Amino acid sequence: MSPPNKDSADVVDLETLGWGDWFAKPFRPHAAEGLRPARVAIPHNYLYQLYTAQGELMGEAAGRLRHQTESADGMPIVGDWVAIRPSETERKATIEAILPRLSCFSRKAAGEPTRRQFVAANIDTVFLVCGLDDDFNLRRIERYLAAIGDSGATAVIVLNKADVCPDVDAARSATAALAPGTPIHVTSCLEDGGTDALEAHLSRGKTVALLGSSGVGKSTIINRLLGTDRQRTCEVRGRDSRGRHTTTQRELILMPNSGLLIDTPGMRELQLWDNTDALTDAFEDIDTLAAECRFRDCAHEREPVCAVRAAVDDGRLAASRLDNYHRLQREGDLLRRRRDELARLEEQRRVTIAHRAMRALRHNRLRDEK
Ligand SMILES: Nc1nc2c(ncn2[C@@H]2O[C@H](COP(=O)(O)OP(=O)(O)OP(=O)(O)O)[C@@H](O)[C@H]2O)c(=O)[nH]1
Ligand SMILES: [Mg+2]
Ligand SMILES: [Zn+2]
Repeated sequence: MSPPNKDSADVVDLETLGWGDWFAKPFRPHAAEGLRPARVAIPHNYLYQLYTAQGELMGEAAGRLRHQTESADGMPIVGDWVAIRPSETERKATIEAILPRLSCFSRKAAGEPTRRQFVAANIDTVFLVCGLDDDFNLRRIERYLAAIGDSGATAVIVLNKADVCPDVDAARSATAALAPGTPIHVTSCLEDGGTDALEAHLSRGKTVALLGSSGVGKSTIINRLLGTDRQRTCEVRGRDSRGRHTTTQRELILMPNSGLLIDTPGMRELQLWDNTDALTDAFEDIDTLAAECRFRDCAHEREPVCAVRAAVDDGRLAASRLDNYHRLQREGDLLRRRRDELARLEEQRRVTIAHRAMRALRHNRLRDEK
């Protein structure tokens, strides 16, 4: 049953790849069918580079998997554990099923704000990488943190490019104020500073994904941690210091010492996936204050006896933070309304189809009776 051409060099055990009890249980019925577990390293269109206990394989999604899902959302994504049937003769496999995800990162699909697009799965920790250059943006950090909180992964903030920042301490404390309790590392890849500290977050079988805008240095950090220039990096454009989207695919990299890293292409704008829980997590301070508001559903706008606005008035809470809270909440409302409208249209379409079918049936029956 074992595939031919098995190289002993690239054989690793499943735990090193991130396998654990969470996956073992749902895998049992697949094991009974003779399937094997594999982890998605690089997703291409319908073809997937896979890590298995027997080395690397190319896998193709089974037709069943393709047909049972209408959209691409039911297809494997980077970091997924899948059940494969290895080919008897070639170094290939068929992906028969996707195992339940321990955590999952999603965003609004580009151009379709009401559709959720899955980005990466089974991530333990996210390195949220920000550049301490002109691109530094606290609001963006806030948005990312809300989305990371929603994914089930733990956030670690990496403030990179310390070498070009005139006031690193100010940036660090402004960031710390947004995210109490989240580890913050200041790094510079040019001066070889700080990336060693990131290794503390890597351990056997644990998956770290690097997220952040294009050009902040995600791939450069991976190269530093790897000790080789494996990932392609590219200089950012002059003035606006925006990146050029150098990394174009998501990729799971097995670290030689321990752990797994996922490099991702910088997102032009990470759009928060509508989720009230995520909003609450990112604004724990506001939520705590809100317990003292007179009304349980206080919007902290014009309501009397509002503890949140009182905190802004006497300087315990930054006014900009409440503004951000309101802005994100409005965005969430807008999304929800748009989604409700879509659901209503879809329902209308179904009713119309059902009516038409009934009319056709009646018409045919009348004709048959003639
Ligand atoms: N000054 C400075 N430049 C850095 C630092 N880290 C990375 N860079 C540079 O920033 C540029 C972009 O780095 P990349 O690693 O390609 O950025 P990325 O986040 O992977 O970008 P995408 O793949 O487009 O998402 C490169 O020219 C790096 O050399 C740093 O600490 N300081
Ligand atoms: Mg990159
Ligand atoms: Zn209030």
